[in-house]
Amino acid sequence: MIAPSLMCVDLMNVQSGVRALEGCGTDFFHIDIMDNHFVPNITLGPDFARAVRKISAVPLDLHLMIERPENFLSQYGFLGPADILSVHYEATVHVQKALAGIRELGARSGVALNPATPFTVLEHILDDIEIVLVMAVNPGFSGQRLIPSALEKIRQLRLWLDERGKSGVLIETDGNVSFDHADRMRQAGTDLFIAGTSSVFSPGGSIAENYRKLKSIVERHRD
Ligand code: S6P
Ligand code: MG
Repeated sequence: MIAPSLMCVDLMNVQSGVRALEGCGTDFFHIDIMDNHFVPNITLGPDFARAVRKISAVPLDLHLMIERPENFLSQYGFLGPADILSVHYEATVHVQKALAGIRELGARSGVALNPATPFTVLEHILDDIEIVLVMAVNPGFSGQRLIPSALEKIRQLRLWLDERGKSGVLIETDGNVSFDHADRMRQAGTDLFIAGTSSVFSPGGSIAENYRKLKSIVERHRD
């Protein structure tokens, strides 16, 4: 599956970007929400996500890069069972509480891991997790270069989850999902690819051309 990152869309023409991606049959819209504390940037917010929801039925994949996310979950009451809400493991000392809160909202719960965070920290909260979002760059900005160890992390995470009876937990990979890297990320075990400036929004082609190209790559190794 593919989730184009809307922080990479032309912000003066969001609606036409949304329509172009719907025309491609996109699986999700990835929306990055930052607070200028957990990461040194501010991008989109819950009002933007709600506005996208109003004009489109495509499921949302919200990536919260904010401190203490458990205190802000009431802003996401508009999410439904097809939507994903991910919080960063590093952003709170109460990550289980945050994940349980997401499920109480009725959305799918995701936990995001910075490049330096080992996935083994999830050992005792696996029952609360539906998606693990592996950051392949340090969060905060689009257009960064892949941290190569992310590929081995994804591969080991897939095995680790399967060994624990968690084959249903999806792996999402975010950061520099280029046409080249996507192929290796899929082989390592990525289920959901975040598409940004390295692929769907790259200047090499139109959104539709780029989407089709990425889709053909991520489907190549499907079992
Ligand atoms: C980064 C954010 C990401 C970016 C995405 C952009 O903090 O979480 O979702 O939007 O990485 O893609 P690219 O191809 O520019 O790295
Ligand atoms: Mg993101």
